Amino acid sequence: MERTLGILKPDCLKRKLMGKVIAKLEEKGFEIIEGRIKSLTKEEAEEFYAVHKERPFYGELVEFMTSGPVFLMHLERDNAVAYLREVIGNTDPALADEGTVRKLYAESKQNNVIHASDSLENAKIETSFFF
Ligand code: FUP
Repeated sequence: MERTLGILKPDCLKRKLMGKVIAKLEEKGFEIIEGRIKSLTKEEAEEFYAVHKERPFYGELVEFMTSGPVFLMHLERDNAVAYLREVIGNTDPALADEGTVRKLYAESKQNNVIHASDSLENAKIETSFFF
């Protein structure tokens, strides 16, 4: 069993898509072992996405991630990190595979409904950031 961090982003909560996305994760075999709604502070969002600090979209990304509450999920499953990335799909919904969360629900590269850690190392770092 492996663990990872998932975050349902502010667009997901605002658009009342939490239930649908969680149903998808459950259908794919994920167990939510911890979960909590939280409004990120600007400092938390900046630190969480610090790796993107030099990217042109950083400011807008931080603004978006603090535009409303998020749902933090500590998830468990066999091969959780890689499999969650597969289930959520490409960052850009236009490039995401059919049936993925982002293909189904994301509106843009920024408003893309869900975050998932991209490596086992980052899963550990990101999970300990919130849980
Ligand atoms: P992902 O791991 O799929 O979430 O994608 P990245 O780590 O590349 O990017 C992290 C977040 O930055 C994305 F979820 C949304 C935001 N982003 C943009 O807003 N515009 C871009 O062009 C790329 C990423």
